[in-house]
Amino acid sequence: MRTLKLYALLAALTLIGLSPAYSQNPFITNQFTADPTARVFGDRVYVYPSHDIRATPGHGRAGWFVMADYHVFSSANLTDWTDHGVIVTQNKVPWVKPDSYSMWAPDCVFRNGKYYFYFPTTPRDTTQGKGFRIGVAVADKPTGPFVPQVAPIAGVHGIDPNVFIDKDGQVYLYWSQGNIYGAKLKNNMLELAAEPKTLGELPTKGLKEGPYVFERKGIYYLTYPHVENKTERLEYATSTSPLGPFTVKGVIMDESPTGCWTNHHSFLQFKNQWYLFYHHNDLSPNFDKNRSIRIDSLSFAADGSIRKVQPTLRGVGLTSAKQKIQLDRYSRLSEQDATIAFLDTANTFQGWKTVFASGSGWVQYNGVAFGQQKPKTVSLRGASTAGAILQIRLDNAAGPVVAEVTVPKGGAWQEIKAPVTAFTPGTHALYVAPKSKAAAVEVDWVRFE
Ligand code: FUB
Repeated sequence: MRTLKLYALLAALTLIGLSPAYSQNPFITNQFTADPTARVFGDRVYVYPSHDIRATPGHGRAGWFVMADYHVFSSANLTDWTDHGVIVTQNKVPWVKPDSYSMWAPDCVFRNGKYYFYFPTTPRDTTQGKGFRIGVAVADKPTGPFVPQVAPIAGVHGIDPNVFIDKDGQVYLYWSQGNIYGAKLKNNMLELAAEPKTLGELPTKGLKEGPYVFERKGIYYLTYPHVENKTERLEYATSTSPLGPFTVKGVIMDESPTGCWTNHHSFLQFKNQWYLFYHHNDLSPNFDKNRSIRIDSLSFAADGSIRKVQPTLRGVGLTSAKQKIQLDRYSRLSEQDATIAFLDTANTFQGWKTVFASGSGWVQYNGVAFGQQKPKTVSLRGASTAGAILQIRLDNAAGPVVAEVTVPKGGAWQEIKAPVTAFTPGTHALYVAPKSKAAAVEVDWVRFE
């Protein structure tokens, strides 16, 4: 009965465009998302990504990016995400070529009491040149409704808009088209205030795009994806002023080892911690134009240089012990006898499972918040053909066993409950491994009650 009520609630929320999403990487798993721009508005973080979809006959170009609209997502803790639904859609913007499916990387900023959403796409009118233009839609709230302007920004041709508001109140628009460009915006946020400047001190070989500019301690950081070798990596340059001259400084994130061709990012400071938002094709490993957005923590060295970010599956934030803990978004995984696989390769939105081939495998998931009260039981969704016992420990391989869960033989997925035997209040890693050497077993998630 409770489960039915929960499903009814989820269905109702989804119908009105509000659906819960979850943490870890990728942190949005109900659809493909890319090019995340994260902003703090009030006490929440809002993420404005692109929305990749699959091409279908007559809708988008097969084998290429296909994007018809934008959603916005928000969170108060970077862990629980709400999908607020569609905010701008291609065929409701007067200047956009219908069914062009090219709603690429956007940005959104707050200024003069309004939210300004900047997005690049294909115009109907090509008399002023072919290629992408950049438009603006304006709203009173970060979740919309956004009202698109009737025409794109005059004098701007390109993709990947990014808006930076300096300490003195001057606003700058950056975008890319081969080079990266920057220009002052008028106070109305809708028009250039001066001729664009080519930010020419960046690498000349290999594509550059996706500028994201911010200021920290008097240093202006121009960050951008760049193809130094085969695929995009995230790099940065610094300056003492928003339009340069910039000096190239280094790499923020290396090329993806799995060959996802694009990366696209933004920086966010939230509650005294810096974060990097970026994307990878986690939910579509065989097609890198269906991407998913991720978050990892970021830090600066004393001289202001950016410490390289290693991408993780665990992502950021604490996971409540009362939530489904997706062990497959692990912090550490044994090199042998434990692997991660999709639950259903035909529907990757179902997520992943941890597969233990034998009792030598183990998985560790950091940052589980238990609080002070001892949970009574643990629930685990698991499957095992021959049957297996899983041991759940706190902290590491030598930590106390909090529960032993017997997954019955038969191979079907089952939710199994077991009593919690030992407990230490606070935040812990979970360390999960089969008890017996011969036990092959799969785990979807674990939850404490
Ligand atoms: O998402 C489409 C394009 O791919 C973006 O505009 C680029 O930055 C790259 O991520």
